[in-house]
Amino acid sequence: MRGGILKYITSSGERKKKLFALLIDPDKFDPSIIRVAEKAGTDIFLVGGSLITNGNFESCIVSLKKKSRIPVLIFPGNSMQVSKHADGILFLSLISGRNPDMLIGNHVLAAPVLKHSDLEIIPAGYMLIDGGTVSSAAYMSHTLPIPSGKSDIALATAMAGEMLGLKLIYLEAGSGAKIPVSSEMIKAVKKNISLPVMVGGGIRSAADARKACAAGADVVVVGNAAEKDPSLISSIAKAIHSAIV
Ligand code: 1GP
Repeated sequence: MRGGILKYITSSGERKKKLFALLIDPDKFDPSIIRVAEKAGTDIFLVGGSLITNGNFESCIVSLKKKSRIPVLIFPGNSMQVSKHADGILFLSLISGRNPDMLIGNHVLAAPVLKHSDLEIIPAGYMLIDGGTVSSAAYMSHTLPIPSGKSDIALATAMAGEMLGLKLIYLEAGSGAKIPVSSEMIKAVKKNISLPVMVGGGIRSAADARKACAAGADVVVVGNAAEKDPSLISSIAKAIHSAIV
């Protein structure tokens, strides 16, 4: 799907079709998850993490590409997480924070490499929302998440991201969040911008996924829960694909 992941997300959104993105942490990658993901009709593999310690980032992407036709999108925790073997990369600007390195610094470092790759580059507004615990993303990025009850701040941030020309908004409660992003916040953001909205962090069940879709998420991201119990993948995918909006 080179050159077409954003288009796929946007056109699915226009057809009110919700997408399921399975987040793969290369540190914990078990190739047997590929078959389960394929069978469940997973739409996108996201690969990355705030911190990767075992050096398996590249081999994880190669394995996913070799064994599956599901598009692989890098979800980078830093500028080292780039691989030409993926289909695309979320070029994340951490717009909920005020750390210049996460807003533009890492992008400058990665730009020359990305320029010479065939990766589809998707400029995305990454917004950390308080998920009831200090997330790795907030800690590693030295930024404060938006308080979970402050939908007005989230909305203003997402609007600014759209005005700056970003192509997608990612509402992130943080991996392993106790509380996922609230329906109220997703609704406020989705209603007032025309960009696709990805939602992730702390989504652990088909019911959680359904709730995010009903509030307006275009892409629902699940990591931890699927890692711990791969049998959840099929029920979560089903809930997302059958979500009525
Ligand atoms: C984290 O949004 C993703 O970046 C997924 O979070 O691991 O809690 O599903 P979980």
